Amino acid sequence: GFLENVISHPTFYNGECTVKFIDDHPELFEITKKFDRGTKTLRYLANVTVNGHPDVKSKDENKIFRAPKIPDYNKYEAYPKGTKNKLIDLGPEGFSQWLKNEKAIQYTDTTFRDAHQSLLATRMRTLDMMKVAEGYAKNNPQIFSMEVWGGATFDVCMRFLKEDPWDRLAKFRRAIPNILLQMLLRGSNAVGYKAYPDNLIEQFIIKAADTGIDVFRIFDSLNWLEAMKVSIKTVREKTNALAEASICYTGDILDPHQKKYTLDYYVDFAKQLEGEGAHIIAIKDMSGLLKPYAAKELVAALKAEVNLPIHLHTHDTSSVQSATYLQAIEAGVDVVDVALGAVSGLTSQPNFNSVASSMKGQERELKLDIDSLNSYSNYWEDVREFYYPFESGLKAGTAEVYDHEIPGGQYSNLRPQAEALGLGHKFELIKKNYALVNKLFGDLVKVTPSSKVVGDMALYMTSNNLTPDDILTKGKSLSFPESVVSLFKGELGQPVGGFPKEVSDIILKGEKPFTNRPNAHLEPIDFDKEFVAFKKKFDKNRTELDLLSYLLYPKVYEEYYQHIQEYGDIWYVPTLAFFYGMRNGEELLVEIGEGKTIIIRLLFISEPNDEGMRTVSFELNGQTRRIQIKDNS
Ligand code: BTN
Ligand code: 3PY
Ligand code: ZN
Repeated sequence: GFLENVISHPTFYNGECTVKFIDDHPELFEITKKFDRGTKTLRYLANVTVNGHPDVKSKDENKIFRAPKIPDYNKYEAYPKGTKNKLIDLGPEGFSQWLKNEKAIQYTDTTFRDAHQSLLATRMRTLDMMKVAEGYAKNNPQIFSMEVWGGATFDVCMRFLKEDPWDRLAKFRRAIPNILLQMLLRGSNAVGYKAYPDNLIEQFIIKAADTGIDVFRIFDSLNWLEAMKVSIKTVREKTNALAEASICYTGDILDPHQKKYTLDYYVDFAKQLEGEGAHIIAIKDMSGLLKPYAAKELVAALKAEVNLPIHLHTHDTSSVQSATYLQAIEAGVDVVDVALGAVSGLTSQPNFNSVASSMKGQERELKLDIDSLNSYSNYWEDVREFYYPFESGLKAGTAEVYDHEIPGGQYSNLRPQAEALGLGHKFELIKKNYALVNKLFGDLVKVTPSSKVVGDMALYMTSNNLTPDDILTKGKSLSFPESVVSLFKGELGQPVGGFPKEVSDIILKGEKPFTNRPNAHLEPIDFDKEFVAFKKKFDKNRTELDLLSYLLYPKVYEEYYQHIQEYGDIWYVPTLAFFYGMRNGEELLVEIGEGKTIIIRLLFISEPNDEGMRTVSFELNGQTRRIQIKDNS
């Protein structure tokens, strides 16, 4: 590519070429880069067309897709002012006061994060979100915040979508400069499944804020305050963002037998979070267990006892969580989490369009353009079809959630996990075992990562035909999943009321658990040293953000890096081609940069030769290009 550019350049052709020639003509590098980019994209398309996508287990060849319609907006018009402008004007403390005094109910839109994490195994690609991000922010500037990052998205971006999560966040920030951007942070587990050194947590928060996060929803998967302190303090002291500290809700405060997770327990925990300097308190109802009349009591108590705005998050697994919102709104909750209609309900959040419509004409109505919200919901209805292999299969709300207490974000993931282990037909039993494990473990708060441990144990018991009684009587001779041993060692922190001694002894087999912070056992990271080693291992163009990705997920990052070496940046490949490849004769428009579009047509795929190689012929902007690809079938 590069040589061809040089040779065909008029200066070179005329024999005026000097050694300075290339320095004087940086555009040649640009052309080469574009040429490489095109080739890598073709290689990706050739491979996925010949070999399929590793993430798509069964493909429906006859499925017909509609073209999603992007609602109109004015590209040249300035953004209307929103909550982001207010945060800049007031600062975090002032903003928190404003929110507390604001009468109208506020909405966080989770469409770009939790909705697809909980319905589509977190697989939503940046491209489908970016197509509507700017228009959405311009047409609906009344929204309190957009949840766009964190939770499982960081991992899934790299592991499955081969995207850079930091780049996703930067793109959201550019497209949505007027509305608060929110993320979900797992306290000392950051966006991972284990504890990380404190200074890694600090750096991660600082860079997330630099790249665009305004609201950090911080939680600990065992409701352990100690594990949240570093995060809250860092957001407060090192950023201009809002520290939203969460109480994770489990059990049922209305159950007279509930002795642990009582109303008093939650109010007391919220007060402790207030004492740590939180700007907002979140009720994080990750499994959707907060029943309408429980919400009424809990919100009223928190409003009476805590001097901060209250933000309510739930999952509609039971299908009655809109009623929970209405009760919470009457009791004075300040913000509720909702998802656009087409990606709402079931394990996702309640329906934004419908909740907002229900509030019309009511005292606490927030004026919204429901027609606009509906038009965006229609866009998502069509886009959602692209992701059909990742649907959970749950068809209706279920009251079973009050028994098993599986979080919405885990539910959609547990069935494929079960199927991968050949336990698909035992899903009923897995759900039952999940509840039994929870009881055996002393009734834990279950949310990532503690929920994953309970899930691992439930799968383990199911595949080995074990009952809780078996664990208690012959557990000393069993070897338990690594995550289970790690939990009981104290590596995820300390649960409310401690671990049950008998079970702990069985699982740890005499090893002594620790009870201080797991992070206290981890060496701080020497970032300067690590950065040098990191660039040496990969390449000199790696950034500090890449280093953070690597430190959080070393193996996932390495595989992601290999992928981008081979196929380049592929975030801009349209989703149908990304998952399902191309058909003969199909033409694809790919916007590889601002206003730079390439046209790719698939011409022909040859039969495999003796080495199993196929030649895939494309036309790229009218020029024929051939890619050799190994057929792995
Ligand atoms: C969760 O259960 O934490 C929510 C979904 C997260 C999916 C990611 S994919 C890789 C990793 N392995 C799991 O079992 N869950 C996470
Ligand atoms: C996550 O941590 O990913 C969650 O969504 C927890 O609810
Ligand atoms: Zn959630």
